[in-house]
Amino acid sequence: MKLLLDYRLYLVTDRNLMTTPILTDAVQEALEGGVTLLQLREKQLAAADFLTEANTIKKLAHDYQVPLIINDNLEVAQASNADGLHIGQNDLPVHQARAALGPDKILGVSIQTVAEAQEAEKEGATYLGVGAMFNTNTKNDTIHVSHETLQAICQAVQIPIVVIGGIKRENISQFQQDPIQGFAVVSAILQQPDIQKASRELRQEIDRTLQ
Ligand code: TZP
Ligand code: MG
Repeated sequence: MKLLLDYRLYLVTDRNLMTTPILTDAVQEALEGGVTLLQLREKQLAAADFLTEANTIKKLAHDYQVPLIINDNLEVAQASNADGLHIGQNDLPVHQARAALGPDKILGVSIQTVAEAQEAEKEGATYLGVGAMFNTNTKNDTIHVSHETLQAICQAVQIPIVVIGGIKRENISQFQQDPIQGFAVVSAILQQPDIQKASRELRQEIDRTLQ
C-alpha cells in the first residue's frame, strides 16, 4: 500500500513519557487527533517484542492512512515491512540503509549541520530531521541547532525537512518563514493528559503555520 507522505505532524513514540500505559491506545488517540506520520522508537524492547509491536502499530497507522517509520532497527523495519526507517549519525551509514531498504522505502536521517545534511541527501535520505531546536527532556544527548543553522540547512538541500526537539504549540509559529515540511514531537503529544486534544491543537497550529 502506497500512502501519502505528509510530514506536518510527525509523532515519535517514547514509552517512558506516556500518560497512558498502552502504547497502541496512545497512538490511536494521536491518530484520531490528526497525526500525519508516525515513528516507532523503542530503545529498550527486545527485537522480537519490537517486531510484534511494529506489526500491530503498522495496522493501526494504516487504518488512518498514516505511514509507519521504524527508529534505528533495520531488521524490524524489514521484517514488519514498515514504510520506512529513521536513523541518526551513530547508526548504520545512510548509503547502507538505503541499499538494504531499496529505493521505495522512506529513509529519515537526523542531522545537525549543513555538512551532515548534504551527506545524508547524497547518500539517499528521503527526509531530514533537524534538532534539537529547543530544550528537551526527552533525549539527553541532543545538540542544540540554532534557527540560523536550520535556515542554512534548508538552503543547502532539496529534500524535505522536519524540525524536532522541544516543539510545542507555543513555538510552532516561529517557523512560519522557513521552508520546512513538518514538526516531529514526542512529549507535546504523549506526555499530555488528553492526547487526542493535544494532537488536534498541534495540527491546527501547524496547518496555520505551514499554509
Ligand atoms: N531527537 C532530537 S530531539 C528528540 C529526538 C528524538 C526528542 C524530542 O522530544 P520532545 O519531547 O518532542 O522534545
Ligand atoms: Mg538512532
